[in-house]
Amino acid sequence: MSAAAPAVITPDPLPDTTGPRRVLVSSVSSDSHTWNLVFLQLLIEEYGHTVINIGACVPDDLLVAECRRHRPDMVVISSVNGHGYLDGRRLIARLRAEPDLAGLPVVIGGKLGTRGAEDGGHTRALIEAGFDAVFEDSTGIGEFRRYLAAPGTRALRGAGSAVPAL
Ligand code: B12
Repeated sequence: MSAAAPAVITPDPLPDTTGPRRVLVSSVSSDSHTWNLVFLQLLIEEYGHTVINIGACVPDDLLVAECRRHRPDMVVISSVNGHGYLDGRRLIARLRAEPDLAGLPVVIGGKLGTRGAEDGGHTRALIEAGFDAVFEDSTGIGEFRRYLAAPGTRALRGAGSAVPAL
């Protein structure tokens, strides 16, 4: 007897896009985990976008330089080691202080504190620090899928404002 076929999740096509966008995926300086970055790359590519994955343990200065080099439409930051909350706040302050990068859409997600997937208390502070949206594990990946497909997501549609993350 053959096993049941695994369920395949097919994302909705992106309506009203003018073409695939360029998304830069990165971790933060302290975080050496890599499969989270591979997962995000594959997920975002499913939506038809081009991903530039600059990997783990990325110093803030290197992220700034890579943003200037690649000029992405959106930056997706991932961290799972428990320091993402601290690294993320420092990183977004750095990016927002650069006049040419201050308006770049930047989101962050993962296990951002030291309590793993149960930790869901960092969203407001990270939004106030300057992120466009925050996707803590406690909310599930569905929120990020909706963000990628939402007509109002400014990074991916080139118009309107970002979907509120609160
Ligand atoms: C493999 C692993 C390692 C490997 C990493 C190797 C590698 N090349 O990646 C090694 C051994 C190096 C390692 C080291 C450490 N690890 Co580790 N590691 C893991 C482990 C077992 C699996 C991680 C993994 O690959 N998962 C698969 C990927 C696909 O999933 P994910 O990482 O969970 O990411 C998902 C979500 O977080 C989410 N997500 C992530 N980012 C983003 C971003 C956005 C925008 C969105 C929407 C979603 C999203 O989507 C992903 C898919 O669902 C986890 C425990 C576990 N079972 O998850 C611990 C774990 C992540 N590690 C942990 C810790 C503490 C460490 C160390 C600090 C341990 C130590 N004391 O040295 C170091 C940190 C090193 C560093 N400098 O960062 C903790 C983090 C705890 C926390 N945040 O509360 C975990 C959760 C283990 C635990 N339960 O304590 N680790």
